[in-house]
Amino acid sequence: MRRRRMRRLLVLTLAILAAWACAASARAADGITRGTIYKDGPDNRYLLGGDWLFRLNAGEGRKQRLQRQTSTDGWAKTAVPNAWNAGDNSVASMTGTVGWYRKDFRLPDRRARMDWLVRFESVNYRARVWLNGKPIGRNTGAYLPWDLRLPRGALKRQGMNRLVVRVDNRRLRTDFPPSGLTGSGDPAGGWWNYGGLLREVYLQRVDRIDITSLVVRPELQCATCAASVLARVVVRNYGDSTASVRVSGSFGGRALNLGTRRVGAHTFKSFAARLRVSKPRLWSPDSPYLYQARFAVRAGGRRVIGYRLSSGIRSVAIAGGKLTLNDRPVSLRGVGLHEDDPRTGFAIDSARRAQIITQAKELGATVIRSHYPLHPEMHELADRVGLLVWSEIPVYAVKTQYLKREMVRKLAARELEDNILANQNHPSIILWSIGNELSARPGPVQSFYIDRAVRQAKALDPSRPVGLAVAGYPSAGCRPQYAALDVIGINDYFGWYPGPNGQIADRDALSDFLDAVRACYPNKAILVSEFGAEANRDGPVEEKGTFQYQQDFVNSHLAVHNSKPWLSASIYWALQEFRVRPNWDGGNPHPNPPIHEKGLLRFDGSKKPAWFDVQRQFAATPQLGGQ
Ligand code: GCB
Repeated sequence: MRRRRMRRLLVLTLAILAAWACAASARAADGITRGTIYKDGPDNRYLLGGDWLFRLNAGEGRKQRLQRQTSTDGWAKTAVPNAWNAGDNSVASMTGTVGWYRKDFRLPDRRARMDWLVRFESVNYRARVWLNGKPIGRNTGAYLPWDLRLPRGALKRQGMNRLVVRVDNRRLRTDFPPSGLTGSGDPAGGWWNYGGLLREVYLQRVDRIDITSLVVRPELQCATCAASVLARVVVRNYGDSTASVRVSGSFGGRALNLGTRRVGAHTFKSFAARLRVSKPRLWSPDSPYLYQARFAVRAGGRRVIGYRLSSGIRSVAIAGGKLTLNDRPVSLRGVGLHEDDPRTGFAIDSARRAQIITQAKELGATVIRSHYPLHPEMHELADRVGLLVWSEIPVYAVKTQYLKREMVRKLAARELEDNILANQNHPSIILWSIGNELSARPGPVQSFYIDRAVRQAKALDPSRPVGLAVAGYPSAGCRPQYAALDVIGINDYFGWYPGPNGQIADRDALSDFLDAVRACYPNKAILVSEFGAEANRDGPVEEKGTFQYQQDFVNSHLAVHNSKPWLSASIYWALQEFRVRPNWDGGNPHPNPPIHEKGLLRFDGSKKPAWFDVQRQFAATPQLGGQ
């Protein structure tokens, strides 16, 4: 009797194990794993990893009804993230085309009450999405996350779902960054036009209530003051009936009660609370202390979603025309960078991200800059190791005739808003940059853009300054159009490029130019947002493109920057080589297109001689709390 019971138990256990193994292998086959590869965010996300399908199809895919195809004929296996043209350095690759991605998957949780979203971290550039043949939405613009709800009517709870994404990376003049042609008729652009799902794709499970935005904003009036931490959570009710929703949380282990409110069907509601931290441990590059924040949303008597993030208490301000961090005026030194990799292009992995951050630290940088919002994991690494981030949207060299168009400014405004909403909880981010190298002689169009963007950024996040990087040309003079900006970044190529009418050909003109800029904007923080020289060979110090020239260039420019106690930062462009565009020469008489060779590291990661000069100079500069 007892033996029979034992045997029955054994059989049952084996059956359960087999079912579990079967479900697990189905999940593994679909490549869906719980969680995100970065830490901050909600706890109900699933990485859509594993095998994806891909096919290139120059615009003809819709005619072939690829969005409806159920067989896998003509599709090749790929993995996501993916840049389909990584390694293809042709003009056609830079110009862009259309690629199709497809993911066949089963839901990792079949309960009927669950809603599902699909979240794309970065798709370059225009995306259209179908689920099981039905169109479910579209998006324009890379480097920022966006999501779509998987309509209940189209979603299969049991069995296989087919998610199809058409990605069009043919750059237009009105895109960020815009297309254009160089003098020789090649496609222009500041970095390679990688097409594809450049960052991860997630499924997000929603149990009626979702968190659509979450802000933890520590406010600090002075470095020895108590901090006031604002926590604001916006929830959305996906259900068909009103729900009583309670939001609670903690910051640094101390409880936060954001209250209980009724949230109507299909509506949003904001919950907020403040917490006083009387003796905060401040975050700074020399002591990047992080507080852990947690949130839980309860509805209908159960916990429907949790959210966690790391936060840091610090203040960023401008005082006496200098950037301050926790009341200390700073003279930051740092590097610009691209999330590029010789093999995978912009579809880089965690190891590559960690490598970039480690290299920036090893160089002695306290600040990094890129032309677009970085991957979320880059921000988390920067928070953890104490690197400040100049956060910019890719409104890069947009010509006035296009910036004039309302549709262009609207997209820019959306990118700015999305960047702030997605990334504002990172203590590493010290400012919002609204673009790079728009016309150096701004008129009413740029003035309108700047005023609107600054107002918008301040309304969304009053705690951070707003800046713009501009080409450093003496002929620009003092520009009243920059009045609304807190920070001006000067891209300094004195002695490298000639500039219009040869006005920056002479390196010796740099010092006076910087002083003139200072005189124009005595109350703004001024920093050098770029300086750099290409180098790919040994040779005479006077010859552009040699390692020796690059060493001399960095030493002389840093000497000038060091001599300006009012300068808030100096950022070398760039940490490492990257792909720019076909026929790029970057001012080097012996270039190696498409590689941008101003990097201190070659594309293969090896160090150029100038690396050591910059490293030595950065170490010798009191970057935090100098003058
Ligand atoms: C710039 C751009 C940067 C380029 C650099 C160059 O001003 O902002 O994206 O890579 O010049 O090397 O010409």
